[in-house]
Amino acid sequence: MLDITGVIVTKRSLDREAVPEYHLTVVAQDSGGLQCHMAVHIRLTDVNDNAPQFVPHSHYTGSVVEDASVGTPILRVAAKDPDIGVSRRIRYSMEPPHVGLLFTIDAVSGVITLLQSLDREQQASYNLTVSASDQVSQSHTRNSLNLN
Ligand SMILES: [Ca+2]
Ligand SMILES: [Ca+2]
Repeated sequence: MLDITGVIVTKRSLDREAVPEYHLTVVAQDSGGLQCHMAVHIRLTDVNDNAPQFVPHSHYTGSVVEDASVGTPILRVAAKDPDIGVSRRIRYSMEPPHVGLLFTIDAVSGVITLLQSLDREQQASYNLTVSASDQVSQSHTRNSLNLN
């Protein structure tokens, strides 16, 4: 496109996750038709525009024997974030808080482990909600979890 300023501007919004960089050729031409070319490489800087998403997107189901010893790993949840750097650094947490007396989740690995011994005759299943947050804007996603 003909432009006398030489400034390259965007014509629509860009998405680094879809196209992270552009290779353009700029042409400079005088009024006599003589021209030269220059390669231009434009790399998009990331912004934190995506919340983490759990894989798979539905719910997790795990099971544990009632006489499992304290500290037994039960299940590992995992979320992905397509941003880069700290914008994709995920921390996991668990709700409701009282379930945290029986189970705990490692904020970095997403592994849920047993904190106390269980009694199936007292309670046979537990529903909890796990959250995954990135560390920039705290944008997060939740996923339900059933343990029985
Ligand atoms: Ca991004
Ligand atoms: Ca993110």
